[in-house]
Amino acid sequence: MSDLIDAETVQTHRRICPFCEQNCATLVKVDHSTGQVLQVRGDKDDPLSQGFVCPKSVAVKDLHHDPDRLRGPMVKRNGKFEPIGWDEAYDLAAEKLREVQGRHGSDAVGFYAGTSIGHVQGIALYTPTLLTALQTTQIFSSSSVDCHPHFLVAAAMFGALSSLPVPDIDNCDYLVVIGANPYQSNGSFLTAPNVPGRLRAIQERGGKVVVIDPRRTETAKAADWHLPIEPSADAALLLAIVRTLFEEGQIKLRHIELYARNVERLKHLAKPFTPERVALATGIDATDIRRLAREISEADRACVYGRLGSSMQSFGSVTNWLINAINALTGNLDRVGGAMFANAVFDPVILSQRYADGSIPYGRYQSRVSQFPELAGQFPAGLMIEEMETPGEGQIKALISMGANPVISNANGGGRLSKALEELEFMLSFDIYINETTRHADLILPSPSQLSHSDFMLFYAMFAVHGYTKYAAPIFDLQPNERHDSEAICEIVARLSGITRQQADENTLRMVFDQLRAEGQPVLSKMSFEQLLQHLGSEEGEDRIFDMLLRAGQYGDNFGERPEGLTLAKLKEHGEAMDFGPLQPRIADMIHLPDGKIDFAPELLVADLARLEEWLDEDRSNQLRLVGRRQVRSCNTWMHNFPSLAKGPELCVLLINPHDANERGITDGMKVTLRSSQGQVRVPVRLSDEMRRGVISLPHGWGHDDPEVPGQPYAKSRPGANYNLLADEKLIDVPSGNINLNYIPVDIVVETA
Ligand SMILES: Nc1nc2c(c(=O)[nH]1)N[C@H]1C(S)=C(S)[C@@H](COP(=O)(O)OP(=O)(O)OC[C@H]3O[C@@H](n4cnc5c(=O)[nH]c(N)nc54)[C@H](O)[C@@H]3O)O[C@H]1N2
Ligand SMILES: Nc1nc2c(c(=O)[nH]1)N[C@H]1C(S)=C(S)[C@@H](COP(=O)(O)OP(=O)(O)OC[C@H]3O[C@@H](n4cnc5c(=O)[nH]c(N)nc54)[C@H](O)[C@@H]3O)O[C@H]1N2
Ligand code: SF4
Ligand SMILES: [Mo]
Repeated sequence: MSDLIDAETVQTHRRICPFCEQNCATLVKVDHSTGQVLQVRGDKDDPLSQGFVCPKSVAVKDLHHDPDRLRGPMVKRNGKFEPIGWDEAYDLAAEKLREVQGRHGSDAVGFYAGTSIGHVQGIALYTPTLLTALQTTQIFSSSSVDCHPHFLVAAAMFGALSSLPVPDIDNCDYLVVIGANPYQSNGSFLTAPNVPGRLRAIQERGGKVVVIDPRRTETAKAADWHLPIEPSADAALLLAIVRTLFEEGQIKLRHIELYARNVERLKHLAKPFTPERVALATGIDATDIRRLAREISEADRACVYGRLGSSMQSFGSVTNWLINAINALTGNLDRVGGAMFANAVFDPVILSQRYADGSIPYGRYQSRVSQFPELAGQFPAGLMIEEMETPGEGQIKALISMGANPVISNANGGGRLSKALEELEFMLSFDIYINETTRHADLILPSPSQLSHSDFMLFYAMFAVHGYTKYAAPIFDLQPNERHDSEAICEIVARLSGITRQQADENTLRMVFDQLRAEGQPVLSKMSFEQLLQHLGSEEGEDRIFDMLLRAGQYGDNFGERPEGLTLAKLKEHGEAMDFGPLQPRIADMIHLPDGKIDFAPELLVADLARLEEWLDEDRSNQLRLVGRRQVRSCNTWMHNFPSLAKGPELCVLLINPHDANERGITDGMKVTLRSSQGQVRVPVRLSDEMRRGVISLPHGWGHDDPEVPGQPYAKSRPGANYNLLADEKLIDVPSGNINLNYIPVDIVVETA
């Protein structure tokens, strides 16, 4: 590591960028004499990211030094936030949560987690301990905003939430991208830093990239073929493709044949969806549909990959079911260059539930108000509002928000959700900012700086295109008023459960151990918890759990059985990431349904086809449909106050096709009012032939005009508008309950001066 030391006080540290799923390896240069972060750049030695970083990476510096980032706990007294000591904060949190549960029952405490928990491992690994202590079923998260169709389909077809195919993009030569724009988002459910570069490599080796998206996105522009689909019509298109594959005798399941159930049923279900029948609703010609089916099946190594636009839409579950089915029917599931499964260094521990006790992790109990089925132990995020508003036993009276900003990121967040938050008896937020959501809290407990805690690839290992692992040590010591999230959670759990913090920490480790044993993890199944503790030692915190995962995993030292194998100590000594090679076929490990087969026509998804049929026959030609878009210099709701990103042209701009604009007397640069059944926002307009006719596009995450949020001068200087004021939390993908923020009927009101 000596090459990383420039001068006595200036050092460069290997870290992981915390801003998206790519987990790019960074080199962060720091002057330890002043505590200043001097530079952030890509790490060329990293086997996965190979020096790649996007413009967001430098914002780690802004985040670390941001004066508005909370440096200690804050309590609200007489409507104003003021600092409070940690011990007092823990006492208050536990006392209030217990009080509310004492008065109204366990379910009176609700829980909402956001995306950033995927980048704070102390939160990711310790949240289950907190939820166990609280015994509430009122659990929600942003995963029912964009992931639940993927999880439900994985559970229904394969029997496990984590059986999620990943496109093997480095070996693929025909990639169909449905509703993803990795040129801006950097890619999701696909951890392969520099996705744009990897897409270009497909083309350079003679392959093709096809993009299905209502907008001619940056990714579509770089692709070989763009199909401008009507939003939410993907399921109909894919059914027509399935039908064509059968009709033209193009089915070749290869080794999947052995594991296939209900293939004939799928053939029968797809029969009514001829390319001619779906052409009008999808906006894609029957000839193009047949051509696409043929090209996928004739390509040597093809893969259909769907992400946000495939799931956050009216038919997210059916769409993702058919994506898997087409990959399998064309011989590309679990095959090099097709849709593979991660070769993770350890077994998945987050969202890893599988078929057990006669059921997949779905519908084991129902929500209180709408009787909606749970998925993965959560209810759809859109239901949180009614669970807060509707009186009766089990009504949410207190809320814990964890790294989430649903007031901006969720439907009706700025409307009914904000009002409901104000009515709560108590709100506790784990967050590093006072923002549009946490300003409603009574108590906020911040994480330490990103650079003051360790980091490692945990959740996203499930999506990596290589067996890859990395550990990054903290750069800075904790400041006197900083606490690790794992410690803060254990302190609260200790108070709630009448145990010590050390016991709460050990219980957390034990929960992961028990979970993996219940899933039949071969190494841990052979040992007792006491034996495990002897190997791992007594040091508290998330690193100990990571050590267990590494050591029990397929490359681990298996606690001495394979002395040459991996341990956390070895990974730390190595100092950088380790790469265990590309994806390998492993379908048998991924199927957890009792008959050992993949279900090609799960009943709970088949049941949604009737709704699709109805939708196909509706006339929407007079109605504008709003969809979202991501931009590389923005990340959901929370990165708009970083000076390095808050420059360049205004981002929160509505895109509309010039013909649609002309018809309404709208000109470029004009400000208009967008109105839906739920609310209205004012936004500037840009005319763009990127847009499909009838479809308009606006980014989400904006609307930083709340006067109660202190500081944040850059975010406030260009606040943008809150897209989700227009969204209706009742518009969902029915099987999974995933909210649909992408297909909102709106009118444009043009004010004439
Ligand atoms: N209209 C529309 N809405 C959308 C989307 C869309 O495409 N269109 N996308 C949706 C998607 S995919 C998602 S995932 C959701 C995201 O929804 P959220 O997760 O609610 O939104 P984020 O902006 O990612 O929120 C991150 C929160 O974590 C906090 N945070 C950051 N770092 C830390 C940390 O180290 N510790 C702690 N404790 N907190 C931290 C931030 O201050 C912020 O409050 O938004 C959804 N909303
Ligand atoms: N810069 C940046 N990067 C991010 C984020 C961010 O906010 N900013 N957020 C992160 C998060 S939380 C996530 S989940 C990922 C998401 O990453 P991606 O999955 O790449 O999502 P988007 O970039 O929003 O692209 C979704 C596309 O779907 C299209 N679309 C909308 N409706 C439909 C439809 O019905 N059918 C089809 N076929 N397409 C449709 C939209 O036009 C859009 O181009 O990005 C992550 N990375
Ligand atoms: S793509 Fe950009 S934001 Fe995502 S991890 Fe890499 S550098 Fe960070
Ligand atoms: Mo997301």
